[in-house]
Parts: sequence; C-alpha cells; structure tokens
Amino acid sequence: MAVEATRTAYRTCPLCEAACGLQLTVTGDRVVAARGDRDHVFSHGFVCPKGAAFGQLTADPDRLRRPLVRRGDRHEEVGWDEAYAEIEAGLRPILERHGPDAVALYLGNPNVHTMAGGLYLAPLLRAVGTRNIFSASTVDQMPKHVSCGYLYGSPLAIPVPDVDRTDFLLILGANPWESNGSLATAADFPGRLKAVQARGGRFVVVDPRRTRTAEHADEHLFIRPGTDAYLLFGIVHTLFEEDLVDLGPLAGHVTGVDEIRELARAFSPETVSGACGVPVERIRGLARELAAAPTAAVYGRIGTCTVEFGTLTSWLVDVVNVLTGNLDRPGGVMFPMAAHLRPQTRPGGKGFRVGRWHSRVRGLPEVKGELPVATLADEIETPGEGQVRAFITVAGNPVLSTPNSGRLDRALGGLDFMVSVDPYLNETTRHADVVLPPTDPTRKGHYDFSFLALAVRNFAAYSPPVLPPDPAGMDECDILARLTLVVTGQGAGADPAVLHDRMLDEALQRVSAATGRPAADLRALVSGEQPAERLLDVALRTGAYGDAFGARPGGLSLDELLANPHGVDLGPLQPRIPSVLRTPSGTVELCAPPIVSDVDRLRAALDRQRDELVLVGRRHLRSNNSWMHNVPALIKGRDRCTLQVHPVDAERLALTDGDDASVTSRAGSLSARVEVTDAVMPGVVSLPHGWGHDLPGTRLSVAATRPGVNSNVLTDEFATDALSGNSVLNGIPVAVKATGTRASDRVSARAGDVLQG
Ligand SMILES: Nc1nc2c(c(=O)[nH]1)N[C@H]1C(S)=C(S)[C@@H](COP(=O)(O)OP(=O)(O)OC[C@H]3O[C@@H](n4cnc5c(=O)[nH]c(N)nc54)[C@H](O)[C@@H]3O)O[C@H]1N2
Ligand SMILES: Nc1nc2c(c(=O)[nH]1)N[C@H]1C(S)=C(S)[C@@H](COP(=O)(O)OP(=O)(O)OC[C@H]3O[C@@H](n4cnc5c(=O)[nH]c(N)nc54)[C@H](O)[C@@H]3O)O[C@H]1N2
Ligand code: SF4
Ligand SMILES: [Mo]
Repeated sequence: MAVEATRTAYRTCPLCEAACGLQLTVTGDRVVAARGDRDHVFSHGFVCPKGAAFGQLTADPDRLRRPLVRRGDRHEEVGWDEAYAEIEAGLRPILERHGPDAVALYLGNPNVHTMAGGLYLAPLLRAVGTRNIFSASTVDQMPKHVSCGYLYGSPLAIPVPDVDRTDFLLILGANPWESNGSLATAADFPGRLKAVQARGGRFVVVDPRRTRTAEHADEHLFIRPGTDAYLLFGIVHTLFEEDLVDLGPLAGHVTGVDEIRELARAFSPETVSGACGVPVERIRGLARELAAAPTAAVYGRIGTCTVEFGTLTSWLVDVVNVLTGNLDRPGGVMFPMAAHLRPQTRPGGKGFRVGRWHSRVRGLPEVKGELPVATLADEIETPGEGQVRAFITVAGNPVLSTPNSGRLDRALGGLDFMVSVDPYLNETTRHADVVLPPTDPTRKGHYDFSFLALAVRNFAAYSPPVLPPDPAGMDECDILARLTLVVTGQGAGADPAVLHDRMLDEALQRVSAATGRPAADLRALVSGEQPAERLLDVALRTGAYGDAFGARPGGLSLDELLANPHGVDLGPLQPRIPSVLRTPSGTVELCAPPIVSDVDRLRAALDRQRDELVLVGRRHLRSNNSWMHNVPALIKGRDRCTLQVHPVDAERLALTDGDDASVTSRAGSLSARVEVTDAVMPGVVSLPHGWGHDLPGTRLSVAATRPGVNSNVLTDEFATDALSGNSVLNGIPVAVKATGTRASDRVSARAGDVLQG
C-alpha cells in the first residue's frame, strides 16, 4: 500500500473574526491536524478550539458534496446541471410573473468569511433586482453601521479599539474571551487584554453576566440589559459637568459638541443610575478614569447593538471616545487601513442616509441597501402585490438566528420556491427546493475583505486553496456566478466564466479610467489562477499599499502575499482624520438630526416600569452561532444550552438546578434546563442562541444527539431598534416557571426520538 505524503500548509482560519493563521498538516487530501501558525504576523501562534477542529469541520461526513433537490418531503442528490435546471424552472417564472420583489434574499454570517461572499453577492443582488434583501447584519451590527454613518459619513468607517497601545479599555456588552472579538479583529484578544494589564493599564467590563472576560477584568459592573445608553449618557453628562471634555487634536474636526452638552443635561448619573443599575459613583468614576487615562478606548459589541436603543448606544460609545480626545489617536479608537481599499485623500462626501425604500408590510426603512430581517416573515405571509414568493439564502440559518424563528420556520414552508447555497441540510435549508453546496474551505482561497478593514493592526494575508478542486464539487464563486447568470435568463447551463471575465474587465476599466493606462495592458499584468485571485490582485495593486501595477515597485500584489504565507505586517494603526470623513461638512458630525430625535424616546423611557425578568444570550468558545454543533470535538462535555438563573430568582420561582423550566415570551415558549448561578445578575436569565437541532428533515447527525433549544423562539420580531431596524435580542421580557420535569428524562426522550427516525 502506498504511503500518502504528508505536508504542511498555511491558511487563515475562516471561522471567526480574529483571522488567525493556521498551520495545517495535510496527508493526501485530508487535513489531519491544525494548530496556530507561530510565524503569523498577526496571531503569533494563537488558536482556539474551533480553529484546532478545522480538519474535523471540513471533513464532516454530513457536509454536502453534491446538490440536493427536494422531492416531496425528501431531499435527493442530483448533478449540478439538474440542480440549475430546477432553479431556472422554479425562479424564472416567478420573476417574470411577479417581478423582482417577489424574490427575497437572506445573506448569512459566513459570507464575511468567504471570498465568494465578498465578491460575488453584489452581482447576484443586482441581477435579482429585488428590494427584499435581508441579512444577518440586522440581528447583529447594523446599529454600529448607522451610528458611524451619521458620525463619519460612511457606515463602513468603524473605528476599532487600539488594544495593543491603550492604557484603559471600557468594554460594554462584549465577551472577547469567548467570542474572540467582533468589529475589532484581534487574534488572541485575551492575550492582548492581559498585555494591557501587564503594561500597567486596566480594563473594565460592563455586562449583565460575569463572563470570562469579566473574570479577568480589573473591574466588572453588572448592568440591566438594554440600558447602556443611560450609563454612557451619564458618563457624557459627567464629562461636561466636571469640565473633563478635551478633544485634543480632534478640535477643529468635530461639530455638534454644544448640542451634545445640551442633550446630556437630562441624563445626570443620579437620573440614570436607577434605570441601568450602575451606582452613581461608578458612573462618575468611569468618566473620570476615561478622561484621566493617558489613552483610553470604549468598545461595545453585541450587548450594545442587539438592544432597544442599539444605535444610540453605539453612537454614545463613539461620543465618549470623541469627548475624551481618544478618537483617531494611538491607544484610543482608530480607523484601520486595509490593503484592498484605497484611502480617500480629502474629507467630505455625500454623507449617510437611510430609507431610500421601505418594507411593504411594516414600512420599515431600508438601511445600507437592506431591510430588517425581523420583517421577513411578514413579507412572505402577507398577500398582495410585492409578496415574497421565492427565497434565496446564502450561508445563513435564519430559522435559528432571527427573532420569532418559529414563525419564520412556518413561513418558509409556504414559499413557492427556495434555493440555499449552503454546505448543510439544516433547520433553514430543509425548506429549500434546491441546495447548492460549496466546496469546503480547504479547497477555497481566502482573503478577509471584511476583517482586514477592522483589524487592530494593519496587515494583509492571502491563503491559496490547500487542496485542488474537487472535480465533482463546485467552488462558491462559480456557484454564485452561475446562479447570477441563470437569474438573468442566460440559461441553466450558463458558464460562470462569462461573469468572471466581465467582473475582471469592469475592475480593470475602472483602473484604466483612473490611471489612463489601457485596460488590455493592465490585464496582461494580472496574476492569479482563480477568478477571485485575479480580482483580489487588482484590488491589492491599486489599494493603499499596492504596487500600482508596477508604478510603485515593492508594493503589494497577490504575488507578494503568496510569497508571504504568514502574512505581511503593515504596522500599527495610523491617524486618518480628517481624510477618512465622508460627511457633507467633512467633520465628525456628533449630532445628526435622526440621532437627536431618538434621544427624546430614550429620555421618555427613563421612567418606564422595568420588567421583572429579562432574557439575554451568551456565546461559548466551542460554538459559532448555529453551525458548529455537528463536530464531536466541539460539542463534547457538559450541556451548554442551559437557562442560567440567579439563585435569588431561582428561589423566588422555585427552580432547581438541573430541572426543566418553561420560558415564555410574547413570541413563544420553550422548555430548558435550569442552571442556577450567580454569574448572571438578579432579574436576568441567559440562554445561548444557535441551538434547537431537533427539527425533522435535516442532516445533522451529531448535532441532533444534543439538540438544545432555540432561544430565538422567544425573541420578538416586533422589537427593533428604531434607527437601524436591528432586532432586539437581549433584554427580552420572559416568564419562567418550574415544570417539575428532570432534564435527564427529557434527554432520554429525545434520544428515543432520534432512534425512531
Ligand atoms: N438570540 C440571538 N440570536 C442571534 C445572535 C445572538 O447573539 N442572540 N447573534 C446574531 C449574530 S451576531 C449573527 S452573525 C447571526 C448569524 O446568523 P446566520 O448567519 O443566519 O446563522 P449562522 O448560524 O451563522 O449560519 C451560517 C450558515 O452558513 C452555512 N455555512 C458555513 N460555511 C459556509 C460557507 O463557506 N459557504 C456557505 N454558503 N455557507 C456556509 C452554515 O451551514 C449555516 O447554514 O445570528 C444572530 N442571532
Ligand atoms: N465562540 C464564539 N465566537 C463567536 C461567535 C460564537 O457564536 N461563538 N459568534 C461570532 C459572531 S457572529 C459575533 S457577532 C461575535 C459577537 O461577539 P461578542 O459581542 O463579544 O459576543 P457575545 O458573547 O454575544 O457578547 C455579548 C455580551 O453582551 C452581554 N449583554 C447582553 N445584553 C447586554 C446589555 O444590554 N448590556 C451590556 N453591557 N451587555 C449585555 C452578554 O451577557 C454577553 O456577555 O462573536 C463571534 N465569535
Ligand atoms: S479565534 Fe477565530 S480565527 Fe482564531 S482559531 Fe479560533 S475560530 Fe479561528
Ligand atoms: Mo455576528
């Protein structure tokens, strides 16, 4: 028997936002080991359990390798031509008869982790031409886009904490010890936080749970869910009251400071403390510490976005950074400069606005070209002109990840036609008439279009495919390109190369227009074996550090990145104000009118009766949203899908650790195992999201053995942040009751179900 050769390959981990470098051991066509790449310029050998399971995850036997077509209530494997023929027959008549808005799209989280998502969704969306575009952004970070849009003129100008140089970091509603960070790409976030302390700095965590990040912090403050805007306004109030406002070098680039002072008058620490639960003295103390620290940064994430006043909260995070002079300075919060982007040279622009169109049923405004996913079920269920009849998902599992998912699950069952681009037959894709599975990440090239623009240090890395193409599989860029061509009527057999070529031509035409060099000359210089590589080469060479197609020798290009498999370090973040600003005034506009008008609502809600018990979520190091529960190494150990309850609440509600309890909200009801712990504050219960793998018709054999329950059965599709349309997923009013059942009974009943089929 021939011995298979073993080799080492390097690849960026595509599993979360940290962008770690992996060192893979490859035997034949299998990744047999994955560890941290010690020579990687950004991650320096760090790896987490998910990255270490890269081999198991990519080789998961349940991962689809061929397309599926639904026949009755079963899915059957078919060839690619047949799958696209089904799509043509299903989709084209709907488009022709009912128009583009009858087709909705949902783009899930992994699109920001694939080159196909970064490059090939735009043409697909254009081809369909629908206004019914939805994505995971409106159950995640849309408030940050909107607040940055108003402040800096571009929803993509998101400053990140300069964690490697800061003296004081205030973290609100983020748990980077488990999540590895988000909207702040920082491989080994825990190590970087420990380094803050090692060099004499401090970090403080504000969270209704004592998370692992909170345990390592210099201080942890509990906060009542959904009330961070009050805490932050209390800090702003104190900064003015105690004359601590100091814009530093930002003075002259900021407008609206006096208006902020006026707005903050209503939010003294004494006024807000009762609502948010943070003591008056600590609110003042935080303001003083932020102002006194040589450098400081406020950083907020999921707990500041997926809440009722998500945009105001995200805005206030930056307002505090501005007022303490920490925006755009080393050690504060700064704007990264990614290699594939070109910096603007002068400040100013059209600014940011929302509401170019509105959703049909609830009239919710468009934001960044999409509508809130919280209203997707309305659009499918409500008859009339413009009703959604067909649905395309790419890398998404909205049946587990969006609010009132029980309702969405039923709505998907009533569609005329559905296509999913996804490697799994899961809770969402089980509704699809056709599932198109992309080849796994070992056969994909990787460049982080999203996260290199959010990295706490500028760097660039490209990983070529580790394994050759699977002759019977299909690359995700090809899948999306062919889908685009089918949608526009080029026929089921359309060749994706047609679109690849057109896209490269368009990119080169733009360079040609800007430089005066003939596109054909440029084309001859483009490097790359795959279509995505060629598009990346053009972006890199014309980007911030690029070789400008030879005009700037030594600059970046695809070839340069290929020659540096551990990445290319581009140095610490640099100040970018004012040229980064795209507001009409060319300044940081602190008080955009839509923001100011929502402050009235925030003030009115101060006296609101607080709910007795509210639900928040949580993340675990070995999960990633809904789709990593099918890998044995990632679900072994203790049941993680538990309802955490504080001992005081447990006693009041007669709940016992290990027993089941029913949890009921306006939207739905479920039964979960109780875990009594003082890691949550009184009045708050916590359940992770992404579980509930016990629906019929899926192919998730490992996940089904430990299904857990779907927390989004409880979240309410009618609760959204007014300015961004983002769903409220934290601070959900719930009632919890003991059911008198032991969890162990439930587990054995479930095991029985699985055996039956
Ligand atoms: N209650 C509550 N709900 C939440 C959250 C919360 O904190 N609490 N968090 C929210 C957040 S932040 C997010 S980002 C969303 C995520 O919401 P979604 O993006 O809808 O859900 P995921 O679980 O990330 O689903 C990813 C899907 O992509 C597929 N996939 C994996 N890799 C690839 C690939 O390479 N290509 C393709 N085409 N598909 C792939 C998986 O099989 C899976 O179906 O969930 C949100 N939902
Ligand atoms: N291991 C793992 N890593 C992940 C993911 C995963 O599922 N698992 N998902 C990835 C994705 S898609 C994202 S977007 C990121 C998210 O990254 P993070 O935001 O760091 O992740 P979370 O663990 O959701 O942290 C949110 C914290 O907010 C707290 N919280 C809830 N409500 C409030 C509130 O009102 N105020 C305050 N101050 N805190 C509140 C919660 O208790 C929780 O600790 O993680 C990414 N990385
Ligand atoms: S932290 Fe994120 S990028 Fe790094 S190994 Fe883990 S999953 Fe991969
Ligand atoms: Mo997310």
